[in-house]
Amino acid sequence: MPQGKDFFFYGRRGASAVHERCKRMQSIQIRYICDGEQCVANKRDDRVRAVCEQDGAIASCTVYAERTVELISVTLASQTAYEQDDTVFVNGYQSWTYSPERAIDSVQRGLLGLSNTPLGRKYASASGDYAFAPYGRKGCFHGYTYGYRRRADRLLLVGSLCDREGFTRVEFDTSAAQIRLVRDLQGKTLRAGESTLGARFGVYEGGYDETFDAYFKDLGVSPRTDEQLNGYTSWYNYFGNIDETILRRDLDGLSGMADAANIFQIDDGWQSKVGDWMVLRAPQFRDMKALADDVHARGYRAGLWLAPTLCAKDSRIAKEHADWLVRDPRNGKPVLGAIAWGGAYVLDICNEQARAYLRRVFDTVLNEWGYDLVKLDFLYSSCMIPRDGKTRGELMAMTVDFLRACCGDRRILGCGVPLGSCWGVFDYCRVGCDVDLKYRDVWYKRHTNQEMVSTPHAIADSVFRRHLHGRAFVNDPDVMFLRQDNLRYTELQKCVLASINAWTGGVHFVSDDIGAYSEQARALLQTVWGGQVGRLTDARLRGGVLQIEYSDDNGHNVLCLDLKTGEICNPV
Ligand code: 9PG
Repeated sequence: MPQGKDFFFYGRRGASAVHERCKRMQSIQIRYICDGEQCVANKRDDRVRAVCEQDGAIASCTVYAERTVELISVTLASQTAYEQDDTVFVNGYQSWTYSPERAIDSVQRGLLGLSNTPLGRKYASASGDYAFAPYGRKGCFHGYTYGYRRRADRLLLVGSLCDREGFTRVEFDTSAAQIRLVRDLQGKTLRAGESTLGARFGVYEGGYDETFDAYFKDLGVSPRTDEQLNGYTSWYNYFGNIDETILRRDLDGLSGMADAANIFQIDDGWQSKVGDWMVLRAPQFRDMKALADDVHARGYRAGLWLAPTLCAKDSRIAKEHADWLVRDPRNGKPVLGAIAWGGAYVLDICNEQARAYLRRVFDTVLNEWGYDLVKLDFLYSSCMIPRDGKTRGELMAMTVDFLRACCGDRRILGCGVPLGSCWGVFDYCRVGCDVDLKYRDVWYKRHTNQEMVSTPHAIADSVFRRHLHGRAFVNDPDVMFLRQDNLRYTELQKCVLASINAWTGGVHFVSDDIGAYSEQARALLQTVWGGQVGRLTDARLRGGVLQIEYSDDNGHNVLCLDLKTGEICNPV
């Protein structure tokens, strides 16, 4: 294997195509704290040094310490030229984070308007990377784990191979003409003589599918299942206000589509409090096992929603086990992991008692009640604060591995989770934000964060993260809506959402009472569930117009959608 501190970064040797592409990787910066002082080393100083090597298409960098240091980050920067028509894709921090392909003269927004005030930051920053990543630099785009620059039909994909040990922020900076990899090592302390991986990544050039195939081959990740889920989730009609009567009615409705459906998933609202999973919300819920039994009697898998790393502020768990909560090291107060349910704290996955509690919860849900699939939500909360000698990436990987161990071979649908931590571990995963009951975003959406509920965003997320489907897990694009009531979509908007979900993912849920469907809605659902929908072959987003190319029985087609309004329009 070729080795040497300068090999990869200055390209003295080797002639492989990848090596040529990487040879301009020009600078390495190590940020760290030593004796209470923040320091930056350019490649090395008398306390830390970075040593880089390359093995074929894969490059890595190891950081060695000569003194005890608290690492912050390692940044690798490479010069690269951008052209006017280039676009970039950066994979947003977690499932819900807006992740479109972007024009290079656009601005990546962070916390917007009202959110970007001290009070707003306190609440809105829970779901994203706002507390530890830079925003608002024009022409600079960042995401996590992987990203690509696209020129016509060719991608230059940069993908980290070690994000389970620490997240890698991938930055495309057009003003500095750079691609940067910033490895987040906050939480990691090295003593004299110790070392850690500073980065490990591949650079891939070629067509869309070709580059993603190569990346996932190097990752060694393959999906656990290819089974499509067709069915029902209870969230997107009554939200938390469900009860056994509504669920049994909707289960009856689903049974009218008996052969095509395979799952009935109960979402948030069954538990007394988030965190108090073994106490049901009474009187709406009396018997979770009986519900699962009814679902099974119809021949479907039973699914149940939990947010295992959270507990509502007013939950028993939060009150009785204050020592299980993740605390802000600056003030000792419990960290807010979500603003829903009046605010929720984070259970510390490093705490052995908290882990034992969660094992009991999953044993009850899976073995006593008999659920076949769990939708595990708000998981990003587990890694908000680096702690216990672990980076955010390590905490997230440890969390998903723990959850997998709790669930054995049962199906897991991940949600609100950094994607690079859970591919190959979860069977299904949400790849976008929540869809809304009206197609068009309401005005205040312009004032929140990048994880907000938004149908236009969800559509773009499904389209531009389609490469994960069948490589990382089965993509969940979130629900489609085919019902008439409690909804503000035109028939066309419903059809567009259903088509995009069908083209890009494999979790095809509705939250509707299918029993009340029109013939037309029933037929559309049958088409999506039957998988007779064609294939998306290319997509572009320019000036707010989403141009999608797809092939189906009628040949090759182009759809131009004004993303904001959900109306069909002319190409730009
Ligand atoms: C259940 C829901 C559904 C949905 C998930 C997730 O307040 N918030 O910031 C907030 C964000 C996301 C969210 C709910 C609330 O949605 O994506 O499918 O399961 O939780 O609570």
